[in-house]
Amino acid sequence: MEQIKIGIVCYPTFGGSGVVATELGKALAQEGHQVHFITYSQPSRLDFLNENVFYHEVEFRSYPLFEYPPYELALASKMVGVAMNEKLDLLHVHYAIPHASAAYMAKQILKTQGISMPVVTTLHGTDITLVGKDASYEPVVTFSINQSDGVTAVSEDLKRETLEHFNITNPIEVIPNFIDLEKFKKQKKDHFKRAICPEGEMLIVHTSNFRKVKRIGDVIQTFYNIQKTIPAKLLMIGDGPERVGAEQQCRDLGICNNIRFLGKLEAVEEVLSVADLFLMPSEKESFGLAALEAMACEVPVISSNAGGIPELAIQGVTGFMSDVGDIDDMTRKALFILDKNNLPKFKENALNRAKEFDITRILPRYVEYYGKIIEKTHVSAFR
Ligand code: GMT
Repeated sequence: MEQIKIGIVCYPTFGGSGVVATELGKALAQEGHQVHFITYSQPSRLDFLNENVFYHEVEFRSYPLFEYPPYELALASKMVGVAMNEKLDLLHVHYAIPHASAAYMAKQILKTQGISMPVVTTLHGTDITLVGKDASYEPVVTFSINQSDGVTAVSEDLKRETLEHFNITNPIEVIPNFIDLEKFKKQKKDHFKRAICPEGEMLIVHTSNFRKVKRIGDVIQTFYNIQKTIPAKLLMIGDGPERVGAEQQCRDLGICNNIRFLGKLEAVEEVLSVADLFLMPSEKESFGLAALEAMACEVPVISSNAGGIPELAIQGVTGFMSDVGDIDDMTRKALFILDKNNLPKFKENALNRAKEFDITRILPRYVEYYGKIIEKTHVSAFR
């Protein structure tokens, strides 16, 4: 297979889009493609050495005149530099704002140098469902999606929402998120389980960026209801604006001893390895990568039925989905799963479903898509 030189632009933080972009880049590099990450700091999951992986930091200097340093311009300039120096075949930007519009500008600049640079934009969720729809961004988001040479979305639901809210003239290809089952798998961590659950309590886990959309209050309240019936502990992984309120809620409910806030963790899979149940009551979720990570570690999921979650979870098989905010229903279903007679089957089913999203199945779809977009762009450049 011919090597493709790909520039990947993403947010380097713990968010799902950055994780997907980084894991995709790592897998492409392992397949022999050359991957150039272009971002403002080292992506948190870019934790391995490979001769095909390169990292280019976007430096943006401030100046007294700038109340807001123009990151998008610095990013576009960096994309131009990397594309020219490294002779990239394609730019793949994750998250529309501001990556797709910066890519558009880079593409136009490269055109003046006689370089035709295909741009693929992957939509991840909040770039469409929350931020992108906002009137302050909508025209730019619409324009830059339509100007991309290829557009992918991580679920059918996100594609539907994008087409509903934006005037999109480009086809959108759905390529679901994926998981590396070599990394995300149940590990033997019995000592950790014993330390957290010394009396053999059930271990429930939530991971997120603790934003409003994650409905952290529902996680705490559902857990509160569960632990009234069966002994249980809750581990909260991640951090964000809703954490302070959640900690207060724990104090108000008098359940601080049963809940631990672990903050941002690198090795989420180690905690998931000893979990019995994962909670994801989100208001919106284009895909729900955190749920897939849990399932890969054999953890059933209680979630809302929002967005793209039903494309991943299977009702009554990998766990259960409830209407957003229906805490009583989530509690009932959680107790059903946690029944010792039911739990092993749910765990097995969760893993089996996760296997359908193994990176080895999804990676070829991106590679094939890149090939199609590169060919299409070069054919039209010679017309
Ligand atoms: O969930 C977040 O708030 C982070 C956000 C992101 O852009 O990093 O996650 C979105 O992209 C993930 C990866 O594609 C999806 O798994 C998440 O479902 C999606 N989040 C939302 O739609 C709220």
